[in-house]
Amino acid sequence: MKTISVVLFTWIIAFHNVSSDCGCQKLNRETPDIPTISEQVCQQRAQGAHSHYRDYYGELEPKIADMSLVPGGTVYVGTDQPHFPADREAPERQVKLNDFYIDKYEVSNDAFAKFVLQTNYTTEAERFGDSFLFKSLLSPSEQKDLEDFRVASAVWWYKVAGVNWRHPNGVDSNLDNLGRHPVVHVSWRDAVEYCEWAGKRLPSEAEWEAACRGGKERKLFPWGNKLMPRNEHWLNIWQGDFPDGNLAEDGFEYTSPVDAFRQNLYDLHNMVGNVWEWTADLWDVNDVSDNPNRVKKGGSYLCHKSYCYRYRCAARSQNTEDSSAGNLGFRCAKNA
Ligand SMILES: [Ca+2]
Ligand SMILES: [Ca+2]
Repeated sequence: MKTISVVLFTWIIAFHNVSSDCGCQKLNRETPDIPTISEQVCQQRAQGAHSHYRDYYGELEPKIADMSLVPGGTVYVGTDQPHFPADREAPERQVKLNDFYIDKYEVSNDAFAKFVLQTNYTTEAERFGDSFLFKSLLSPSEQKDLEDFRVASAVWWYKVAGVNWRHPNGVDSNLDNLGRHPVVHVSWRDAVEYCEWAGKRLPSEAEWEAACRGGKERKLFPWGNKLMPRNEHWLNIWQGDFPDGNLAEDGFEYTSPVDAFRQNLYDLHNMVGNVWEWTADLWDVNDVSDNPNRVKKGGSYLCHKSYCYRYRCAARSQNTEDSSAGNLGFRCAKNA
């Protein structure tokens, strides 16, 4: 009887360790072939190997080009020290995630062009005939002419006819030398369409944030709490006075290439800074309107601490699904 109890107890512990860890239920005995990467991650953990990603990730190289595997489990998201309480950055909470893949880079113009070439897709900005452009991309006379087309709460944004992903920096601009830069002027719906075409999906906000934190807990940025370790620039934001006087000390006045600024152990680039990134989540979970707000993360090259200290992993903002602007893009995720 004692032996049975011990065996049962051991079995319960073993089963509990496996099943509560990260969805190791897939480790069933009906499929004895090579385990998936996600199963290998689970096995590593169950074997008591050091549980940090960096210790086993090298051997579990993802087989998906330009994507990183983010181990699931219980992760902290949000913060109890919100900088913008109205954005609902607080409270910090624990969320359970399955393993997933996320793009190492924001989706580039080259990648988006491939999608459009194959599908003849027309973005919402192209259908609406306009998008939002930052004022320094307009001449003083254009700014004067378009005065009435500014965003009342952010007068440095102008709604400009003819601006879309093919003409990102003004109606006469093009994509020359911007192939590796992030696609912009894409709406949430455009982003969803692209990810579906690529066999992927948008990340949830919690997934995005877990990816941003790179396996670390409670840090402000993907690499830690210091904005400029070694006195180097780790992201593309705004230096100088906003909205006039961008010193571009990080090397970029507008977007940077998507593979600049590697920011964490998950080998993710430009998670914070460069362009904002759409997530799958509704801003208000009960919003059933036709054009609800969606959560965007990471801040952009226009963010300055004085008014938009949103290049932190916990920071968040929103736009309606049909919105597009010159500092808003996305990356995709995929189930592991
Ligand atoms: Ca910059
Ligand atoms: Ca970004």
